[in-house]
Amino acid sequence: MSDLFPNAKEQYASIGVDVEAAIGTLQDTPISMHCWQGDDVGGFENTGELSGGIQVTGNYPGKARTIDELRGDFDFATSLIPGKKRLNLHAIYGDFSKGKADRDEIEYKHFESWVEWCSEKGYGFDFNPTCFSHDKSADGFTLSHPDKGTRDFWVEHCKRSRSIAAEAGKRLNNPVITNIWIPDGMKDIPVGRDAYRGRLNESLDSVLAEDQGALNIDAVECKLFGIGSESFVVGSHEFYMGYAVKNQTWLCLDMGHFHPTEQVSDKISSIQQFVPGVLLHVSRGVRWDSDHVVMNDDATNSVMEALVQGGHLGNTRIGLDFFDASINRIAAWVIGTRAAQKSLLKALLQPTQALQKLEKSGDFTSRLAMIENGKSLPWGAVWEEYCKRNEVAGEQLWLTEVKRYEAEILSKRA
Ligand code: RNT
Ligand code: ZN
Repeated sequence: MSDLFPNAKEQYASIGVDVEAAIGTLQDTPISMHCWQGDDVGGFENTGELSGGIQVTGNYPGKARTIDELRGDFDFATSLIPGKKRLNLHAIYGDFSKGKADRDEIEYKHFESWVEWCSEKGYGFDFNPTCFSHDKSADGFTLSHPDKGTRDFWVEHCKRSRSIAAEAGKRLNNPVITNIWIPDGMKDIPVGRDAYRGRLNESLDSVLAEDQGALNIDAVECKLFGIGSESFVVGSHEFYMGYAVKNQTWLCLDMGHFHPTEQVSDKISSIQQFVPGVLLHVSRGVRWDSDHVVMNDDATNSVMEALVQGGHLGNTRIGLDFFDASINRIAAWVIGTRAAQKSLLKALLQPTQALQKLEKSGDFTSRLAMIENGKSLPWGAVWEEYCKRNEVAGEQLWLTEVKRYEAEILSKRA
């Protein structure tokens, strides 16, 4: 395979693309891998069921049941993924081995072993308060809850999450994103939308009141609808867009959280005019589900193109968000993460400057022709070379490794 690389490089050079520069940028762009693909968004509180309008379907054997198993699986997955990786952890994945803590009691000590592990392995760290799968969110509301006591509980949880993130950021000397997503919404049509949104606005102000410094970056994530919140989601796109612009937080765009015909790729250039940064939840919506395993498809390609064309890689964090329990969970991580990277590589291998010059001059014929002609260039050979340089299995080889791990390790987890 690698013999194809010099020729591929030449072909790209002939259209003005510097393959080594593309590889360099890909190498420098971390992907934040979500811990929750490893155990179906279960976490280690060992209480209750997944709730909040998100659902994991499937019962493929071998899911991680303990912190050690999850770490082992995550590590194994990253050994099959080239480039820089970050761990994106939810608060329910705390290390509660030395004592339980309710959501409004979590402290840095519950996450210290994770942060130390990240430091040892060279992973960055990102964090999320978990405002679901809890008694106090069972009726569907958290930060917008009509009851002040319940609201305060979730405000406290989110505040603590930010301070944990800031501490982790200090330890790793690398900014940590704290992404707030809440499930609040209604199955049927509300008559008092404003009250919910007013309370969410206020609660978020309380959550963000304390300055946590530059090593914590706050992001807020909108959604169109969830299971059981089909008619109304308090934290809609307009709500968080407004909130993020006003308060200069980052905005999280989950690719599965919009109407199926809306393109997240088209939103980036608008949003980046007004907020300090964008967190992506690279995902794949299928009908009602927002969280299928990411593929190297048009939606993912065009999101990466938007980042490259707009020069937004510096103030965008690429995170993943999907959960599939119907296939090998490690394979899901590997497929989804590599797919995001392949899309980014393809975007980096486009003759962006030349295309933008054509666009500026009004030669849309040549623009279209050049885009179309570029699609048959051998980007796959560049990807193989990238894997090889990172000492990671190539496209036709990684699955064998996953199957071996499944036979040796996962299959023993009855
Ligand atoms: C839910 C949001 C959110 C979650 C994770 C587990 O619709 O996408 O990001 O998937 O926080
Ligand atoms: Zn998401």
